[in-house]
Amino acid sequence: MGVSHLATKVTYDALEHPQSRSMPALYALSPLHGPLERVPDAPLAVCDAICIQNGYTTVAAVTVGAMGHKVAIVMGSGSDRPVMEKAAAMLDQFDIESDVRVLSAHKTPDQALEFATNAADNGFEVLIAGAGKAAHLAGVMAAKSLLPVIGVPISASLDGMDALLATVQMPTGIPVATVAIDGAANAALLAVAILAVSDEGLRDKLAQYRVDLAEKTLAG
Ligand code: C2R
Repeated sequence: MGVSHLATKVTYDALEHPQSRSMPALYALSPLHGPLERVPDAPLAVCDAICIQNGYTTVAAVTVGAMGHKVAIVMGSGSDRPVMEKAAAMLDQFDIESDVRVLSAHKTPDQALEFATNAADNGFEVLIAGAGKAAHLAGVMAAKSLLPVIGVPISASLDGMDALLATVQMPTGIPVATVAIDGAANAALLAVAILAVSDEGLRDKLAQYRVDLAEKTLAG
C-alpha cells in the first residue's frame, strides 16, 4: 500500500468523522499491512510520508486537527458588522476559521433557519450570533441547531438593553450563552474555550493568551 493511498484513507476518515477533526491523531499501518489503527496517546507528530515511530514500522501520521475548527458568525444586519468583526479578529488570533454571514430571523427567516439547520453538517462547531433591538437571531439559531450558540446583544437602541434581554432570556430548554452588550471579542474567546476542551493545542494557545493578558494588565 503506497503512502498516498494511506494518506487518502486517513483524510477520508477525518472527513467522515468531522467531530474528530480537532483531535490530532496518529494512524498506523502495522507491519502486516493490517487495517489503519489509531495509535492511542500518540504525540502530536506530523509526518506526511511513511516514517518509523512508536515501535510501528510503517506509520503515517496525520494531524487531523490541521483541518482546523470552523465557527460561524452571523448577524442580523450589515450595521452590526463593526461590532461582530471583533469576533472574527479574535478567532483569527487563534487561527480559527470563521464564516461571517448576515442573516435575520425577521427579514430572512427561511435562510436563517436553513443556515442553522445545516450548520453542523457544514462543519461548524460553534455559532456566534449578534443582533440588536428585538434580538431573536441567536435564539432561532439555538432552536434549529444542537451546536452551542453564543449570543452577542448589539447596542442598536436603548443602549443595547433590549437586545441583551431578548438574547439572554431564553426559555428553559434552548439556551443561548450570552456575552456582554457588544461583547463580540468575548464571544470568540468563549468559542475558543469550548473548542479547546477537546483540543490540547488550542488549550495551550488560550493559556498563553491569558498569560499575556495578565502581563499587559500588570504593566498598566
Ligand atoms: P437594520 O440596521 O438593518 O435596521 O437593523 C439587527 O441585528 C440590527 O442590530 C437594526 C437591528 O435589527 C437587528 N435585527 C435583529 C434581527 N434581525 C435584524 N434583531 C433578528 O433576526 O433578531
